[in-house]
Amino acid sequence: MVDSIDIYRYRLPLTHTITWNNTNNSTRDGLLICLTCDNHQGWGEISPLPGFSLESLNDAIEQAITYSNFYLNEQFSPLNLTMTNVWPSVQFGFELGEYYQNILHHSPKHSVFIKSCMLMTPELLEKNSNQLNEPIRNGYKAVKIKVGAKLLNQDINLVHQVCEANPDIELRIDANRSWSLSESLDFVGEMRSVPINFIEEPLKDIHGLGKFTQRSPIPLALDETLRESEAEKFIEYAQVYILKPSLYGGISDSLKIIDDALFTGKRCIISSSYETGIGMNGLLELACNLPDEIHGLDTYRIFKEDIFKSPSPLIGPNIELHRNSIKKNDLNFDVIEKVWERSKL
Ligand code: OSB
Ligand code: MG
Repeated sequence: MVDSIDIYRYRLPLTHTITWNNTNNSTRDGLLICLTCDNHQGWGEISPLPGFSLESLNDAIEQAITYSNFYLNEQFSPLNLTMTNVWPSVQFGFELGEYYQNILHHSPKHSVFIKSCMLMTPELLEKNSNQLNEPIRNGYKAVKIKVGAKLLNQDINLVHQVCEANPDIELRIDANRSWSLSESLDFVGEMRSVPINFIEEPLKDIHGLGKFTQRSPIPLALDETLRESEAEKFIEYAQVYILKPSLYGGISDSLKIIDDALFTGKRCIISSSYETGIGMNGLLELACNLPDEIHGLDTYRIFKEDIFKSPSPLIGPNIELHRNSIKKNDLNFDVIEKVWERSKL
């Protein structure tokens, strides 16, 4: 049930530029959606990520307006969004808004902590080249190293250095499909002395994933592949699923995949895609319903500001999920602009 819907556009400055879709970005742009019923506001976030989402921000705005009109005319409810052809980011936003509007003000407000894995990107290393021990210094229990942008030998050296600088931390590798099968096996061969927990998306050509897993003692994690139409053919090779609800299926579809995955003994890691505090809250809610795991929620560190006037700390090895309901007054209107509103007639 909803009385009115407001859609806002946000633009947040980043601490350093980052490359998405071969373009350098100094801001993150996206949408917030506010569903109001009987004075209860439910806030959701719709933020397609350039280069990763199929939909653009304009596609998302257009569809968010269409579905807001449907919702206000009682032609659909976010609870059955999966039946329709909706973009993942839009589905995530509506589901989150609906969740906060319906459920949150009935649920207990006790706080929960979720474990998070530090993300070491080439951009971050460029900024602090001699900060290889940052994960352990900050109390992280896991670090994910992004590889594939440099020569294979440079990546191998980097992983060895990070391993030495951070004893007893879980090491994860994400190659974002940069390597040939032989390069990936060369990498694995050079990791005999390094306890790598998993390698995410090693291969340019995913048809080699079967051969990779036959020859690699390091478990395979899938991310991009899970979101593709041929996913079914490859999921058998993965021991770990990296789930990004803003990029795939929102909350409800993620929960379905999680059910299947846990049933077949796979690990599920909830992973962020540069969401603001509102999207982060949704990811934390989802993560706290899963078996104990170190989730991939470290993208929030790139924000210089959040959409809140007083943001809660959402970076670090243990992130607290605050279950306070969000009020319009909590938001920083220097970085947010209303782009659409409608009330029920
Ligand atoms: O490749 O896993 C990726 C964030 C946005 C887009 C793509 C990716 C990521 C992350 C998130 O790496 C952090 C994580 O999974 O630990
Ligand atoms: Mg990945």
